[in-house]
Order: sequence, then structure tokens, then C-alpha cells
Amino acid sequence: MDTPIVPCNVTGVNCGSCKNVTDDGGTIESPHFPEPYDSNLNCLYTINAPYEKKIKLSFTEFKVEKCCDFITVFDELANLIQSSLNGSDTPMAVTSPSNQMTIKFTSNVDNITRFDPPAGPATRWQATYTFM
Ligand SMILES: [Ca+2]
Repeated sequence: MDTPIVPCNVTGVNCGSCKNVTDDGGTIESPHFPEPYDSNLNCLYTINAPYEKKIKLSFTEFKVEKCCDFITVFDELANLIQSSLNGSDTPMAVTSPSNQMTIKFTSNVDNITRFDPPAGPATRWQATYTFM
């Protein structure tokens, strides 16, 4: 049994993906990766793992505008697992308590790369997910 807990057809988002994954895992990333992501994004990535698995999300690239853009991770009941990730320090891996994880990514109206040095890498992120 691997029925999705939350339907994939969520309204009010303009990017992201909803995956029912049965293999060993995969990758999610910011739109246009490796190019910089756009402004005014409201992305939702839902990962439905096989039943009785847990999901481990590990960021492999992390350059998210410090002031204004955010990655937040939820479990299948929309409980917060990890709030408001941003900046240039790669966060620790995040593990879901169940077989579903939802990652919300929002970017604000502008997209200035606010890193040190100022002419740092493009704003973008990528993460791999595996099942435990
Ligand atoms: Ca921004």
C-alpha cells in the first residue's frame, strides 16, 4: 500500500513537483537549476515514499537569498520539520517521521545575491532524497 496521503493537485503554487516514488530516491532542485531561480516563486515539492519508509532529505547545493527566500519542510500532516532555511551554509539533513515530506520554497519580489563576497554564486539549491 503506497497511497498518497495528500493529493498532488495543490492550488496556489507556481512550481515544484509531486512525486510518488517507488525506487531508491531522487533529486529536487530550484527551478532552472543550475541557473538562478526566479523571483516570486511559491513552490511545493511533495515526495511520497513507499509505505513504512522514512524520507531523508540532504541538500547538495544551497545558495538561498538570506533575507527573503525560504525553504521549509513539513511532514504529511503539515507539521513543521524544519523551518525557514536560507543563506549559504548547507543545512543538516532533514528526516521525515513518515513516508511523506513536503518542501515549500518561496522567493520574494527581488533576487539579489546577498552572499559574501557579494559576487558569489548564483541563488539556487538542490537536494537528494533517500528512503530509510
Ligand atoms: Ca529573493
